[in-house]
Amino acid sequence: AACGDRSPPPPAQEAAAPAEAASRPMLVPLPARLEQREGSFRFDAGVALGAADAAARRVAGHFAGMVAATHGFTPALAGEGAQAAIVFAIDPAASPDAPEGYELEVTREGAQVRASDERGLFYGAVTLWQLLSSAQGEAVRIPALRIEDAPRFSWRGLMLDSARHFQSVDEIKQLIDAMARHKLNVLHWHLTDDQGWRIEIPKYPKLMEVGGCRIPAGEAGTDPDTGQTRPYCGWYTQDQIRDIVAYAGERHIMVVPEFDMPGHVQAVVAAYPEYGSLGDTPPVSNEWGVHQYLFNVDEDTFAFIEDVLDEIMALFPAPYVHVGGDEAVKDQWQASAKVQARMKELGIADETALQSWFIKRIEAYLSGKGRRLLGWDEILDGGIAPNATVMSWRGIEGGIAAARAGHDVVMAPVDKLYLDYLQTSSPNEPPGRPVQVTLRDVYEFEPVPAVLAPAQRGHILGVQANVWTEHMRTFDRVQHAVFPRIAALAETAWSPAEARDFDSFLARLPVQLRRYEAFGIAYARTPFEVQA
Ligand code: TNX
Repeated sequence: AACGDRSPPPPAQEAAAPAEAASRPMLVPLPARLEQREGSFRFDAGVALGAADAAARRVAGHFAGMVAATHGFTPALAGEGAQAAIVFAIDPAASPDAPEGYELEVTREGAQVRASDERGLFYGAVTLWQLLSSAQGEAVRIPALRIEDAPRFSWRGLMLDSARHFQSVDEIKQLIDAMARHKLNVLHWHLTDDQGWRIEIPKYPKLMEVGGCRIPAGEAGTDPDTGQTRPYCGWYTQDQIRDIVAYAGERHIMVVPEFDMPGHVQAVVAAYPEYGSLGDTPPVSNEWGVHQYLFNVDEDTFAFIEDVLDEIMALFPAPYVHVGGDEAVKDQWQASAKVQARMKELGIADETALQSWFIKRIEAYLSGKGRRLLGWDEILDGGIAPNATVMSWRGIEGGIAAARAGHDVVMAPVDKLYLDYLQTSSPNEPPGRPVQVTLRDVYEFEPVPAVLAPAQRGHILGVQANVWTEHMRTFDRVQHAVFPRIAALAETAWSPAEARDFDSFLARLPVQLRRYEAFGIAYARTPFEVQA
């Protein structure tokens, strides 16, 4: 389809040499379609914003905030009936008529962003801000152009582990803001693990009081002055969670909570040993790696899990609830007389089948509440629950198997999209998993396996990068892990496959790094070190 059916003809006869050259568009992620035209638009502090309704005004507000960070002034909304050079408008006729899509037209006189819904309009505003911040200075010229854009994938995610180490509400909001500026739209929030329980559940106070605290190993657990042990404690109150969910929602980001089960529950069992398989009382773990503790499978345990899921569903309106399912080594189930007795009673042959039964039972519970179960690819083992969505992390094979079986899939393979892995071999890398996932690895990951039949490809909802925080005690470290690899992820998630080109990405990256600086983001310098 041709671009610009409703646009004026290009003023081809006019002299093409303006006094100030227009900047080159430095967009990350690349839009689906961009057509550059003659002439340019001069943007400065005098430019006013037009927005006719509440949705457009919200988008204009986000736009003004981004401009303030990069240009040092806040563009004002034009008064009613007054001329505005930059217009944001919800318009059912905007093209492409695709979810989250928008059109953006820049002429010599100004810019118009149109979309059929607020999400698309928001992404159009991000693109316009990126055009303006493609060059430095308070007054910039941007080229006349027309963009028609919509994302390749509907799931453009980042997982943040707040169990191993947690982040402040403000830090998480800063991350959410940055995600939105990359057109990402899912924050998968890993809130429970062997090393900590981080969600306030009033009915089970020991989850927080016991499960929310651990004594870190080594120096970190000892106060150097007093020699006293120093626990690492924290959880998000329900008010804080609601605040984060609302903040993300205003930026068109869905927050998907994870309550990991039947493994990764040592912190829960520390608080409520009656819901563990063996009945013993472990401490909340202060070690990394795969742990042994598994939920029991009796009715009391399911009643507990369902109570907690009810609280989680009340806090998180997302249609998905992630229930983990990963790395549940079965030793405790094998060793537990009560678990073995229950298996016999249910006629379940082995522990893999028991996990499948467990997840199916939780899936039925969530389905009954109108939610969809999401789990790591281990939920395929022993038979997947009917409506489950699979997050493929042990490579892409689980995702392929799930798509072939008609299940939706999010691709998050460990060797390509794990941001806790080092990004270079520089001695300046902070501690991380001793394997590399480079900027290029993230950029070149192709989410839709060629082996899938065309009819199955639609099951690939998208991609997600995961930030596990065993090695990230501070938010600086999280930022080092996330930026700039998140920019590569964004292009993989948003841009057409055929548009992706690593050299082109590298050429646009310096401008993106300047944007990070404007927002005080401590991005990784290591990928840009000159090799000796
Ligand atoms: C595996 S990925 C895990 C996490 C660890 C991560 C470290 C997954 C589903 N489970 O518990 O934090 O490796 O890279």
